[in-house]
Amino acid sequence: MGNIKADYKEEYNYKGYFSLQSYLSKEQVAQIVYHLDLYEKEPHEGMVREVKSGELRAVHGPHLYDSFFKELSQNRDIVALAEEILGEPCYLHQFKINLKRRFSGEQWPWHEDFVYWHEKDGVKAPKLVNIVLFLDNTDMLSGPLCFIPFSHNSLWSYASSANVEESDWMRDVSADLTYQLDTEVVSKLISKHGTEFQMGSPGDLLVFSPLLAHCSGNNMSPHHRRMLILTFNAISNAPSKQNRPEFLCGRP
Ligand SMILES: O=C(O)CCC(=O)C(=O)O
Repeated sequence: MGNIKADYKEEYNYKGYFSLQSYLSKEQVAQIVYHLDLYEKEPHEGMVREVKSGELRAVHGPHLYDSFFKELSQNRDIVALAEEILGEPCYLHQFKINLKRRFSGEQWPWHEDFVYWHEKDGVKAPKLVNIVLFLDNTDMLSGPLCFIPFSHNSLWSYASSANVEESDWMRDVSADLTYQLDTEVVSKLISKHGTEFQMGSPGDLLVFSPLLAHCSGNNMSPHHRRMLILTFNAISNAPSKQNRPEFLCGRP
């Protein structure tokens, strides 16, 4: 795994994210993709399909059902990175691979992540971090993540914008997300801070705050846009509810 730049923590705290090219080697990416292809061939809990096309949208919690992904989720460099950012011992709260299939992978509306972990899982503080590994070339056509830089500083107060009393976990990971950011809030944030699209190549690393406003569009390209996301939480901040399956709400 590649070396992390010295000032990444300042950048993370300042902008709400940082990225690094070629964190994984080509061989490491190929190995992940190989195991992912095998994993997708069998039915597993936590698999979610796109509503329109029926294509697989994402796999959740592959580390619970597959030894390769279990080992990956325990990779010492990755866990150490999460612990350095959070400044305390962590556990894996969520592990998903968003598959965003060629021509059919659907959007993720504007949202921030922490509201889900707070409302659904009873996680008290935003002491979590998302670590993303790119598995494919990601360009403007394939529905890259789009961030509003600096938005992690103001979103805590806007967090709950859903009109749902109860919703099943499937909606929390669908193209019609349970908790979406209010368009007025998004407009104000964009006029202040602009947007930054997160394009990249297989093996690139992206780390972002659970309070950062983000979205992504449909994949209109002839290539898949697969992205692996590991979310770590501080052990001191463990969930107090068990509403959702373990593949969405891990435990220390
Ligand atoms: O895969 C994407 O483009 C977006 C993922 C995302 O926003 C999320 O998992 O919260």
